[in-house]
Amino acid sequence: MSYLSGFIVIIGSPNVGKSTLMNRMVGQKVSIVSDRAQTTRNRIAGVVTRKGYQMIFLDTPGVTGAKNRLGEYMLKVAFDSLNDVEAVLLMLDASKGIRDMDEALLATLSVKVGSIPVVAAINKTDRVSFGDTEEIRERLERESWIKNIVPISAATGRNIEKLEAILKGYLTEGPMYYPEDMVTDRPIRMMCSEIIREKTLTLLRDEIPHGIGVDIDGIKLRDDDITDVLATIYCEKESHKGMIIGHGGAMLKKIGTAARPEIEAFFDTKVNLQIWVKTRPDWRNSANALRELGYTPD
Ligand SMILES: Nc1nc2c(ncn2[C@@H]2O[C@H](COP(=O)(O)OP(=O)(O)OP(=O)(O)O)[C@@H](O)[C@H]2O)c(=O)[nH]1
Ligand SMILES: [Mg+2]
Repeated sequence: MSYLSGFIVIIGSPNVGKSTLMNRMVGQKVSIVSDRAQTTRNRIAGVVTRKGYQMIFLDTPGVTGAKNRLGEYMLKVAFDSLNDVEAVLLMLDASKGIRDMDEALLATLSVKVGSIPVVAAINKTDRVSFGDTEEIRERLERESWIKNIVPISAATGRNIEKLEAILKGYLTEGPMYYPEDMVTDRPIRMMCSEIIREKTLTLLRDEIPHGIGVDIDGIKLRDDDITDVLATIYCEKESHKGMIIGHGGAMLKKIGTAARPEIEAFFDTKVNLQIWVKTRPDWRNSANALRELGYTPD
């Protein structure tokens, strides 16, 4: 039988579990996850290669109103990703129900998807009762352009194989786009900066992480068994810089300690991670800063 392949874009409101699902499908972390909305800022491919087929998931930023230029970029990334895909995987959060922003996304998708098949996954069913999930299903069944509805849990793995089987049905005859040992299209420097950003999302309070951008200034293999990774965390306010560094450098140390083992796994060497913190006021509205931090269309 011929080889099957295709691109599947994952789209949904912030925090519904898009990146968690993609990581589970791929079998390793390629996209960062946090309990904060708007964790993902770029389109990130997660490659699933199995016997006879390759499925390339495109994780996208959660769709919501944009408050700055970075937000506008994120929205554009999400909707531009609908082009040239074999299927759309729309995700909803069972524990939140269908909110105004989900309704708005349904309305937009109904116009934008055209003839692309849409599969809806109702995620986080581990947190709700059967009745809650059914209510969402009933709402989705009113949209004729949604081809399949699957209640899942990206966290526990419930119905993940079933979802993959459905998505496989939308692949078409085609090439293996990526080598079989490749799990993402993202360069290693972006993987490093994302891991550091993930730790800031987990460890810092309130609005601080939303104003953080991480840049990798250098990666150098020193000897055979140690890699130097130099990074800068940009934040928007002097007061935030103080919080990121922490008392006597304690917070920065925590961020580095949490990020280092995951970065070491990419390089398969020990990593010497050095992180600087700099203030760059209102960088989320600066075209230059967005470009420098990798928030430009590829
Ligand atoms: N209980 C439960 N939690 C989940 C499930 N899937 C994801 N989560 C949690 O939901 C939160 C958001 O997950 P993400 O994967 O970052 O969500 P996202 O849709 O990629 O979010 P953005 O990138 O901000 O749009 C994290 O705390 C996850 O651990 C699930 O099936 N069940
Ligand atoms: Mg995400």
